[in-house]
Amino acid sequence: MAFDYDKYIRPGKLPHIWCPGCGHGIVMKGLIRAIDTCGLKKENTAIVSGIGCASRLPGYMDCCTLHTAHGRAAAFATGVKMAKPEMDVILVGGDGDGTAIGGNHFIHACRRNINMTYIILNNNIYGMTGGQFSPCTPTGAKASTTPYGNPDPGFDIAKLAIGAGASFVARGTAFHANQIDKLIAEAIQHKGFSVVEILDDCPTTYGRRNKFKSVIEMMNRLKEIAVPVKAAEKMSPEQLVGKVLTGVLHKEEKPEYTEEYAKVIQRSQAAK
Ligand SMILES: Cc1ncc(C[n+]2csc(CCOP(=O)(O)OP(=O)(O)O)c2C)c(N)n1
Ligand code: SF4
Repeated sequence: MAFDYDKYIRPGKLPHIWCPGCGHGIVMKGLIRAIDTCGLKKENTAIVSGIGCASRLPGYMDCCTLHTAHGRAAAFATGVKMAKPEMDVILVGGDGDGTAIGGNHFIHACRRNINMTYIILNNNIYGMTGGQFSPCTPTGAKASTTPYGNPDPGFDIAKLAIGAGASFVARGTAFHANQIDKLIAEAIQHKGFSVVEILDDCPTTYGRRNKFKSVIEMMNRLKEIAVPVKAAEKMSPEQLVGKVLTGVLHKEEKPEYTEEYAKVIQRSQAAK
């Protein structure tokens, strides 16, 4: 039987705002399947976002949702989880939202290791506002603010998350749609701060400027650059040039912040 996505969609909120060919809907479907796999209860699941096309995602979901300020998903989600540690908290947002204006919040959320899952939809651009370059726009790529090619090197979100202390980091792509739910489900089940970067596409503001002739061409690029971590172990550095590793990139057990914080409260009460 076909999977019933409708039971997780908020009645009356469709049609969505996303352009034809945008990868964000593929990620939303993956998230829905992951929530279903993990058996999360809608009334106990908070989905928190900042601002942007990617950040519109929670509005369509029939869960407890918060659409907040640009780059501030991690701050609001931290507040939710600290007030209600029993809730399952999922953050969603774009590469611009999470690593530019929200970069500071992102690294400190990684450092604290609060038990939450952050899904970053990395389409290499600020889609919603017309295609300004983001910290994830590849060097040389064209954006509305870099019409002659972007001189900046791009962030590797996964490496940034690992370096900042996230205890679970994974990467997938919108092309590999049937792996997205598995990566997100493993992230949700991990106890600690989990980051899942999904490489997707913005045909409207990135594809056109960068001479992709079609959405299919953009999807094929994701297919070509992705190398599963296991396969990469057998490849030489030369073979890996221009490739991006996918799958679970990092997993470790570390003290979880809300539990550590509860101990601080106990110690403070015992000292009175
Ligand atoms: C403080 C503030 N600065 C700038 C904006 C304008 N703004 C809205 S969405 C956005 C970019 C979002 O890009 P991204 O997070 O990559 O998501 P996408 O739209 O590509 O999915 C910007 C700059 C804003 N809403 N608030
Ligand atoms: S502008 Fe880009 S990111 Fe936004 S909905 Fe359209 S294709 Fe998606």
